[in-house]
Amino acid sequence: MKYNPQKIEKKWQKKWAGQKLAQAEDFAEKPKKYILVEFPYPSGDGLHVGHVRGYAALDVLSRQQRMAGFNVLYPMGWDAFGLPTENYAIKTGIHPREVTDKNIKVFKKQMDALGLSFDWSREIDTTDPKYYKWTQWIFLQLFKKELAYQSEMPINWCPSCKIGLANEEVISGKCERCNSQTEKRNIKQWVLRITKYADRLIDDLAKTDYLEKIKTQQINWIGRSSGTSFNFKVPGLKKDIKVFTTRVDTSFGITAMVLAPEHPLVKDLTKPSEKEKVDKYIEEAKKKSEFERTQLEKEKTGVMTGSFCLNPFNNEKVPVWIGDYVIASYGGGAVMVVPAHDKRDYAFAKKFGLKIREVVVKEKGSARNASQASKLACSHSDAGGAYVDYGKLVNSGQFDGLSSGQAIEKMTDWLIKKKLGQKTIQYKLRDWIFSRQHYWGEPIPIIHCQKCGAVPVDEKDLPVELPYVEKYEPTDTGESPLAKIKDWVEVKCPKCNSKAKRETDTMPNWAGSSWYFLRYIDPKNDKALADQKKLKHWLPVDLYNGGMEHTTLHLLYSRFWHKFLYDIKAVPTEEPYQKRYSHGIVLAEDGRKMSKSFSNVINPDEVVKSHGADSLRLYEMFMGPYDQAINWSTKGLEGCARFLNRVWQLFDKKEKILEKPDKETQAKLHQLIKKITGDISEMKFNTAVAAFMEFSNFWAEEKRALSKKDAGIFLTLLAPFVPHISEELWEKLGNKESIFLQKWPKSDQAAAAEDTFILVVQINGKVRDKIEVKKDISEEQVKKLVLEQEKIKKWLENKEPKKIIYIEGRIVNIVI
Ligand code: ANZ
Ligand code: ZN
Repeated sequence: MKYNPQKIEKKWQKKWAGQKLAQAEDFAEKPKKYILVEFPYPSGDGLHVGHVRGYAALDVLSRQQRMAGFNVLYPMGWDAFGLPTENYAIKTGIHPREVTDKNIKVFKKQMDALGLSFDWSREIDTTDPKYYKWTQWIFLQLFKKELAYQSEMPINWCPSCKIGLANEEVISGKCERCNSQTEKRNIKQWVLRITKYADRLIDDLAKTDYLEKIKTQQINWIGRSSGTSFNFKVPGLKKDIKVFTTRVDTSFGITAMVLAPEHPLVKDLTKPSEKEKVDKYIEEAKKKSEFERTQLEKEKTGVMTGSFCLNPFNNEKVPVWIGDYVIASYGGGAVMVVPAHDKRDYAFAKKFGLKIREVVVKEKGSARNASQASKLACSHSDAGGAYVDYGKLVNSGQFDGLSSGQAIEKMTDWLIKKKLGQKTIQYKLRDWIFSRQHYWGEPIPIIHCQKCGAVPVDEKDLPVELPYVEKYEPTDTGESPLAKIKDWVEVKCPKCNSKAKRETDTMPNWAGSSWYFLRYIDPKNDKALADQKKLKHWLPVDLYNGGMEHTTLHLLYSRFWHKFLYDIKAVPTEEPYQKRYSHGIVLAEDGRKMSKSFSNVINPDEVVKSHGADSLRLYEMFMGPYDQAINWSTKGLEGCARFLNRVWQLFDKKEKILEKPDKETQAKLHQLIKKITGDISEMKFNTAVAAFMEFSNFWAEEKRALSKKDAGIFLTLLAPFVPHISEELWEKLGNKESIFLQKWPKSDQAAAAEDTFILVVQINGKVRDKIEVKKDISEEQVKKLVLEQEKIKKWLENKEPKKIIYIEGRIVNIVI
């Protein structure tokens, strides 16, 4: 009998669908386990092998956990709003709804062909009005708590296409469509006050078991830093320049002030003689992204304003510059420049010939806290001429002789007493710009009334459905295409009944995915986003797996929404996910990203056709450590297919499954149980697969056999990885009930104990052979046995050994 994966895979997929093996049960007595994998964007490209890595891994875990007695929830759905579909619709004239439905069908078929055990009875689609009704409901709650507000915010604007662009559509400053330089334009947008949750989003990480690197990413993204903010007076001007610094101890070393090009005082400070240069500089800065501007390596640029401000500590006149390495939205949008002690300031001073005045010197054993020490240490190596470390103050008037730590306290106190400044905590995190000027998204459920302002749509009128239109092109005013649909836009104000207009911006792709895991718990509820009791039963998600690229923003956004929902008592837990894991991406065989333009994309459908779903699944588990990026290897895939073939053959041979099996193979099997169970729980899928291979090689050796029961145990272990072949062979063993209804095997300590060991044979200290021997072998027997080995005989070339030394239970060394 030949192993024919295509035939048996189809057969079992059909059978399983009828058996509902993957269905999770609300309020089951068994302990629950909620296993979540990021739902995909159903793009026109279909599933790729990178998706498969994540889904297959959690499928292994889900199947194994079900067998281990858990009530497992492993759901799947579609994150379907967003630009690619909209752009495709614009190009082809096919409605995004139609495109989405078609793509979902393809994805689902592909997933089914892989034998993934999703609970399809809980499938969700973020573009389904019954789903986004609740996305809109959450927005309304945010609005009512003043966590959603409108503000003038910059968007990327392409002056030649005359449209607003999403960040993804701007490629190094240029419009993705027409390649012309984009700029920033301020328009009124909806913004969510995520910054209000910044501290909790950091502090509550302690309540989770995320991978350390993922916690660090969250912390860095929020970027909390404590320092001092204080004001610099400008002679002749009523307004002060406010700065934020983590190093107030360096204040006597200030030799310039640099404002962000967008700083509101730029106009007032620019002297007529400098105006032309300043205007030109500001125009140039508009074209750069924040990322480009703040790169450390980047050459510093700037212009003089011609004005001066006063250093409050010594009343010195400080020249005011404009420089694009200063970010308008951070601190006060201005930096006190201390070239002697800051890298970027040093570079700036060197370029423009500013004074460099040293005010902190190295002090033996200077006190500083650990986090700052490490932060400074990494910037120290190439700090140019700047001494960035903490130390002892010099040239600092009354503060001379203090350590940096003491000086930060004393100098801040001095500022507070003079009412010039205060202690401040700054965050890198900005409020979340929540408006998109596009069609294919959730309409923001707000009505604008001339009298009443922004009025929330009545909850009973949700969902605000997307109107069906013919054209989805963005408008040339920068508004969303919805703005052109008169009879949808023009409504009555819910408060005063006068003429009013709907909000025409839609939500970003991040909205629907910020709470989707809640909806799986109760996908059809039309009274609430999910039933409280069910939420209590299932939350938190026990393990959440997804791509590296989503461990910053998506994770942060969904934690923010969850915390908010917790505050309004809509969910019972403070954190949504107990554990967060991420899998490495699958690169092409050539080490590049898989991309149509490189023609190096591996299509999972084709692999399923050529090698079978089980081989693909097994290979993706075997390809490398789960959390690391890895190149695709067709050889590796073929190796896995060969392995499954060998397993198939083993089950086909009568002499491999006997009434009376040998003890050693049984012992190896019990070791395998332990190994596989441990590896799955630690997400070490690659070493688990290696262990399977090793075991089957052993079992294939002459005279090795398993009992029928143990052969079944082997299949049970294998089943979560390669469900189809395992189920088929299980049936062939004469079993009637699905292998997935079997209990996960337990390793028997006694059976796992081996009565043999591997004896290493050396000649003159070099390893020449390894042989398996009984544990109770005597020294006499060892010496005799090794000389009988063919390999050893060859090495000895008939020479008489001078000495044979035996180290019990391990090594024998033949000296010649
Ligand atoms: C003077 C100084 C001297 C600074 C020194 C550092 C070292 P973190 O830790 O990231 O919060 N800064 C303040 N506002 C800025 C803005 N809008 N754009 C760019 N840089 C800004 O960094 C705080 C430091 O970043 C602040 O401390 C300030 O430079 C700079 F020896 O002030 B410091
Ligand atoms: Zn009104």
